[in-house]
Amino acid sequence: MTESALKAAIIAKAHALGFDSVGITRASLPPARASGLHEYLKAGHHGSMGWMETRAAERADPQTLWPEAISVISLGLSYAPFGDALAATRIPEAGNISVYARNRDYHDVIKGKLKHLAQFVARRGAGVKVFVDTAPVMEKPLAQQAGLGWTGKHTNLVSRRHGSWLLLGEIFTTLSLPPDAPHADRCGNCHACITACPTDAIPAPYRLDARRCISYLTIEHKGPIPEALRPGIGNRIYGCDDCLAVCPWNKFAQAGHEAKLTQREDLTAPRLASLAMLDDAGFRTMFAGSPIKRIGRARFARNVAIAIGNSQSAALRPAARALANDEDAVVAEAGAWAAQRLDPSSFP
Ligand code: B12
Ligand code: SF4
Ligand code: SF4
Repeated sequence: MTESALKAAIIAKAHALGFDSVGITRASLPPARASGLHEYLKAGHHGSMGWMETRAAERADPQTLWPEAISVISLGLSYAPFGDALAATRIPEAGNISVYARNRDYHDVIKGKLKHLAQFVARRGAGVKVFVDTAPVMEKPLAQQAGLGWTGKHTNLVSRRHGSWLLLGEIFTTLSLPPDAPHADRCGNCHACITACPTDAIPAPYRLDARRCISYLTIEHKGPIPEALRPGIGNRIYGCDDCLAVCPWNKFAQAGHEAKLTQREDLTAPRLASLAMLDDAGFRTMFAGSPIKRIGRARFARNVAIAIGNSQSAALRPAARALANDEDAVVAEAGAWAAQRLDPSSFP
């Protein structure tokens, strides 16, 4: 089989497995990507995500990660929502969960598909390694290089067909496959994502200060969330989609067809009062198979407390007081903050 025929067979197999976008690139990145990563780290924009520093050399250079790798098969899975992704952000007594987390954990979903495709490639006698959201891989630059889209000003990959709503995975392989052309930047004069960010986490186009990003604060950050940033979080209790959702390129996106990522009804706009009541066992049952389970009950309850504090709803005062008495100190502090915001006279 020629390299081109093999590439066509891999692309056909990827589509048959349900991937929405596929491209091939060489297993290398230009030095500009390494300097961008080092600038990002030097500016401290990664916050407490120390793993970004410890494996920076491998992240900056796929050849350091795996010297035998020749090609990267970059894959995208659409999770474009039906309707308005931000609808729940306008319901103060509900929590807003980011679209990608409204059903099963995409890591599991994509990894399953990647393994099938990797077996197909390996049967041609090639070495393969699969990655999805894995620390030492820079997935967005590789996807741009493979022609899937471009890194938008919100710093995520934007696709002409799927808008901001592609999740990424890769297969590194020892096969030599004809590379695709890199995708050109199509942001033009638009800056909708920068304006939309509730916490001003995009200090300049194509730059993200994770320390201000609601996704980082609600998912990655342990401990109390800085008070100054709490009001901007609104009712976003797990991740944030505001910059993604306002991108004009979304208008071409069809709703994603992966059933395991189609939003669960009960996670579309869950009531904060009910979420505040979840104990450890209740949390684990509700979020079995969901990425939310990864952050654990305490971090989740902290986020719920902040959303309650931002709700301006007197009906949520009992929930705030209950969280203020939580045995976890971080949850209790956030609960006390919420109770004070809802009823300043109830606390000294
Ligand atoms: C760390 C991480 C985060 C962090 C930091 C995000 C970030 N933009 O860096 C946090 C927790 C905030 C986060 C949030 C989200 N994430 Co995330 N995240 C990652 C992860 C693990 C690494 C990303 C990374 O390398 N960042 C480091 C910076 C340096 O890279 P960069 O943004 O590409 O920046 C380049 C340039 O912009 C420039 N640059 C950037 N900052 C700076 C600063 C200075 C001073 C300079 C000079 C240059 C510079 O240089 C860089 C190198 O070329 C990837 C998976 C992976 N392994 O790649 C997923 C990934 C990027 N995340 C993903 C998603 C879906 C999200 C969220 C949408 C989740 C949500 N709904 O809450 C949000 C979106 C927030 C946003 N606007 O980016 C998807 C994105 C898919 C796509 N279409 O792009 C990925 C690819 C996971 C996946 N497998 O699908 N994420
Ligand atoms: S995910 Fe939310 S907080 Fe983070 S940059 Fe985008 S809009 Fe801002
Ligand atoms: S909203 Fe505008 S600036 Fe931001 S990524 Fe989309 S096209 Fe680019």
